[in-house]
Amino acid sequence: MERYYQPEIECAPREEMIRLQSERLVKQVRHVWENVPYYRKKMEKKGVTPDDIKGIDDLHKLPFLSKDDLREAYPYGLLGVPKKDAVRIQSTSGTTGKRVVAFYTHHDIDLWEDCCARAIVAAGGTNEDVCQVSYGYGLFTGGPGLNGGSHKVGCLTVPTSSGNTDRQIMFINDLGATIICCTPSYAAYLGERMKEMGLGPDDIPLKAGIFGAEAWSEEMRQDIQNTLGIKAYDIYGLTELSGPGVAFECSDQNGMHINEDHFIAEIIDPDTGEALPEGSEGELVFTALDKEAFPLLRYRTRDVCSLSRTPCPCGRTHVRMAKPKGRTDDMLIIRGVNVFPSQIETVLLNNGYAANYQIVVDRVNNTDTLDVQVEMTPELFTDNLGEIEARQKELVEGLRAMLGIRAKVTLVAPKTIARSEGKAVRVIDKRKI
Ligand code: DLL
Repeated sequence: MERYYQPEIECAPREEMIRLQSERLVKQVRHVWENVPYYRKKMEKKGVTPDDIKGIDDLHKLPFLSKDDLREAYPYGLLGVPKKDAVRIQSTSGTTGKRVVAFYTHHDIDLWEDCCARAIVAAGGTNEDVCQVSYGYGLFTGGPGLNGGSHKVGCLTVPTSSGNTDRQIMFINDLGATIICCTPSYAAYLGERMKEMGLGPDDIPLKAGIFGAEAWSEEMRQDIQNTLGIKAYDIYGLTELSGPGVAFECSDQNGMHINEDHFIAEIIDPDTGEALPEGSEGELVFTALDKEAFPLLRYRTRDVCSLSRTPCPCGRTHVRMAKPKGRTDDMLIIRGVNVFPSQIETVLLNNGYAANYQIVVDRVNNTDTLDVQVEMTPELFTDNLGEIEARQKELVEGLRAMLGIRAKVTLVAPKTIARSEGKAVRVIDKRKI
């Protein structure tokens, strides 16, 4: 049996998990109180001390931490150990403001890599596999996290990092890579490039992909699975909590199991901060239970999703999170209507397009405009203007049905929208520029 499939934890009865989480929470709150003055002040302000936290039922008493707190405390304000005990930093890309820097002790890296190893095993990985890690290495957590997980599982690890697509394909074929880890948008691009090289799904040794770091639709999963001839697994995580591996999909591909022995998940109403009942959609909040160097309690991720405890055929009992729709700060408000880029992606892929699109939002004469530029696929390519117009109209209708508002759709020639090697940037909001 694989060492990183741990049924005694991953399939533990709920009562046992609550007991473990409660025990760890009590200990962790004390660790934070004693070592992170920034959070201790927040607790004092709320009138809470470690004595008030006796188990997970008391979690709601603790104050939230937000991205703004992380920026305010930058760089060392939330470090939970003496600097000499921290051995690594990782950092977010900083697309939504100042960079966030997270710290790790040896123990934290070990725990993080365990989580990634579980994800690889859940995707069918064993020490027989060749695992190509095409997430970026460096400050971004994707490369280092999956690299560590792949080592733990014993896969032959190919640390290509991102970019240089033709070389990626050469390594996949020459070394017989069976698992690939990268962003879903890069997986789609790899598929596109392989097709151009005349490689069909049966010519490629890959059998599974572990894709995350950005929102992607179910339709995009189908597309990637068909072009690469693999099973595509979702993986979720964020730098602040370690990186990839906070949650991962099993072979059922129906939501990501959260590693509940290390993280407690809550769903809250983003406006009021109230906890929402199970199954409701809201903002995901995490409490890290056993991290030393960056021990965040009740961290607001801004990711929007729901949780489910319906039994999973795989036997794992850890709660599952639905695919995040996007972040509360990705959500566009267009003429008063909430729009997630992932909803637009669903319409495009359902109409036979690939995930090569750009969303441009602007404000003209005090009215928000939504312009969606969509690349024609080589199969759908035409220069017949009447046909182009008809197809554009079809997409405008599809988007109206999905979003309830009118968008302008422009079909553009194949290969005119830039491809991404990491997280795709789909939205240009000129209202903010
Ligand atoms: O993206 C960690 C990661 C690396 C996850 C590789 C999975 C694979 P950050 O750069 O800190 O960390 O960005 C975290 O990315 O809050 C989500 O908004 C988004 N995100 C991550 N995974 C998914 C996913 C990494 N599977 C932010 N689906 C998170 C949707 C995701 N969004």
